[in-house]
Amino acid sequence: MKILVTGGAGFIGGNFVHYMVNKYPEDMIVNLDLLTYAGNLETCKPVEGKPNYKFVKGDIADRKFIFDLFEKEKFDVVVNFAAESHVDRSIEDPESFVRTNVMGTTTLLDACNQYGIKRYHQVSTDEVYGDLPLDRPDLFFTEETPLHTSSPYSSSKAAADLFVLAYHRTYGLPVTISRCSNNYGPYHFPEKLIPLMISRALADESLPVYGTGENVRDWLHVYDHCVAIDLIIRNGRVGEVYNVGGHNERTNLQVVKTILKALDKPESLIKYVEDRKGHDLRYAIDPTKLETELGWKPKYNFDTGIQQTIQWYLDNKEWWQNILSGEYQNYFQKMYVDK
Ligand code: NAD
Ligand code: TDX
Repeated sequence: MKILVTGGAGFIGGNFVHYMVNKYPEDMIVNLDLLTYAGNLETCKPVEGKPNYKFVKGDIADRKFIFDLFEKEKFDVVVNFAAESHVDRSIEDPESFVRTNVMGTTTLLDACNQYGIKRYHQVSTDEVYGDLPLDRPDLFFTEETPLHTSSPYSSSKAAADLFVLAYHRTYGLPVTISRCSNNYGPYHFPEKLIPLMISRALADESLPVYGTGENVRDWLHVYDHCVAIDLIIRNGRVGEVYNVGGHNERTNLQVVKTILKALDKPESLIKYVEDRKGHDLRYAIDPTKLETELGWKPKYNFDTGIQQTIQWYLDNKEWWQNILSGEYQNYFQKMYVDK
């Protein structure tokens, strides 16, 4: 099979490319990425030079480029990770999220339709369901939970999901969608909670916790997300949505304190800052469909996975320190220093 993976120089796409290139030497993996601020070719280093791997730089929303690429490469499967992915950035600049997350997705769908692709998989998020109240631990998102988004980011992802499902219903395109909870693990860009807190704690800098720190996220190791997507593209039913999550709910404060403890840093580094606008309270996934239909079972629990992840950041300082010295500094200055 020839598989197009978009966004493979980012966090989850990068981990997925490593997983697929190593697991399926007989398949060809083409990694298409625009290399935005979040894309990093250093992330692709472990697979560079492998005979079943190729990198192409380009924009999923560039129609001519995408159609030329599909004409040339004759892909069997497309897995779309490429996105603007950070909620805080979407609050500052919603339009770039519409362009990549919505128009980029419809461009790929049109190309898949024209070139008769065998499977299009959309990597979506639990954020399309909105949030759950903090005082109802009995509630979980299922695939039937109505879409009810809070941020420009989640709205753009929900819009994309609806286009994906419409292309199935209207044109019969063989699509699947996965909606995963918060990922953590290697190669996570240091604007997101876990790598941000690790890198700042190591530098003895303050750790900006939004609001009360009581908001809850449901954490899944990126490896378990990759396994789920692989299962869905091979055995998932077309036209279906699969929730992905491992029942690892933690408050943000719990996560931050776990990181401080592992690094032997004081809790006095925690600094409560202005809350995120429209901040979702709690995410919690019910993954029963994926478990019962496709036999998916996560390998990691959060308590061991987070320790391994912290160790990865300690062992790979060069990877994230290069990022912190570049363009990200301007964004960071605006978000956390100028405020
Ligand atoms: P990321 O920001 O780390 O990576 C996104 C990648 O997409 C980058 O390499 C970037 O260069 C590339 N990209 C951006 N715009 C592009 C364009 N127009 N054309 C081609 N490439 C482009 O994001 P991530 O955290 O790895 O998320 C990947 C996908 O998974 C996203 O679709 C996101 O919505 C979804 N998701 C993320 C999480 C999470 O916890 N991070 C959870 C659930 C779902
Ligand atoms: O500095 C911070 N302080 C803080 O308290 C940052 C960056 C975040 N937070 C809070 C906000 C959230 O409640 O931590 C939580 C996690 O924040 P992010 O890492 O920004 O992730 P989140 O907003 O939950 O979204 C993530 O999971 C779902 C991904 O970025 C999305 O792409 C994915 O769809």
